[in-house]
Amino acid sequence: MKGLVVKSTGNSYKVRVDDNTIIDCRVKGKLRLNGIRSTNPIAVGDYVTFEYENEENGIINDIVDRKNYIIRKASNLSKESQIIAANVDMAYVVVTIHSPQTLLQFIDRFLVSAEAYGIPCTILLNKYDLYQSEEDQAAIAEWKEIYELAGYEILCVSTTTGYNMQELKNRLAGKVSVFSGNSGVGKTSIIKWLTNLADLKTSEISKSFHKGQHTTTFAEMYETDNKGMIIDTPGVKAFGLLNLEEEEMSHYFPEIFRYSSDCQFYNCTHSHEPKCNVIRAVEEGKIAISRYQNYLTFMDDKNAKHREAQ
Ligand SMILES: Nc1nc2c(ncn2[C@@H]2O[C@H](COP(=O)(O)OP(=O)(O)O)[C@@H](O)[C@H]2O)c(=O)[nH]1
Ligand SMILES: [Mg+2]
Ligand SMILES: [Zn+2]
Repeated sequence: MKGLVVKSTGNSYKVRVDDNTIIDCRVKGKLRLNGIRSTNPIAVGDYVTFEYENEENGIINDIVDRKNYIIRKASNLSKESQIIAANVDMAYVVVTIHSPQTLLQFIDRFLVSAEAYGIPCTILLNKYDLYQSEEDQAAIAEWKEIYELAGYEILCVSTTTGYNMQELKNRLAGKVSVFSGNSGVGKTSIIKWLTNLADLKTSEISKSFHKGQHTTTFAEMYETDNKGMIIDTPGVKAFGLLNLEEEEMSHYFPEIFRYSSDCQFYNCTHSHEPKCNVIRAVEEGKIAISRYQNYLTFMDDKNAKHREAQ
């Protein structure tokens, strides 16, 4: 049998075989893993083959080759990685300008990772109902300008008023999309709106039960009624900058990459070199300063890691 993994709890997997049937599966023995050192061999979004043990349970014996996957380090010290999701078509980073405030650095980190995975990304600005003041509208206009220069769309939505939620739902149809974002920005509320699931806990509700704990600890897949698959990713660091080489960093800032072809030096790092076309573009306002600064910060982080490793 072939099926789609819709939930992973570490050692068991919920595998969907058709629209209504979910089989609880385990892995027996070793699976070939394409050289990935991972704490979890199978992730949400994987297609697997399995054999039935009985009507409700199965044993997974193979993974269908992945189109792509999102991965993070299991912990800071560990060399092992955890695969968050596989076979992803689209990534959405859910952000808010306040209540809580999302940092641009968080957004850029996410965008860099999505670029590195080759996954197209849209910024979802939730809680639009809260941002009607002139000041907030100006802040949104500024963010839109920053990300339009980079080639990303910001879609404003509100789960409270339903603003643009149908538009979002239309976009999700027939695709696998991952949702990520800081806790409190409304990921669970968005998924609830899109799937009519009543039993999803938003962080407000769950907080009173277990303080300080993340509501979502494993990635889980949900389906909209127009055949969109949504993966809610756990935690904040789901999109760490993993295994990116410093010299590749500019590839993952599309606007920096675009201007870099006219730099004087082929190995220009766009940090200090003369006749750097990227620095010129920043000066001319064609690249947002915040994006350029985050590019330099991420390069510094990489350099520090290299020094540590030596
Ligand atoms: N004003 C407003 N509040 C929202 C909106 N969406 C979610 N919230 C609230 O934001 C809080 C966090 O939402 P939740 O879905 O748990 O966020 P998560 O941590 O990203 O999953 C809850 O109190 C929600 O009711 C929205 O569009 N507008
Ligand atoms: Mg949540
Ligand atoms: Zn340059």
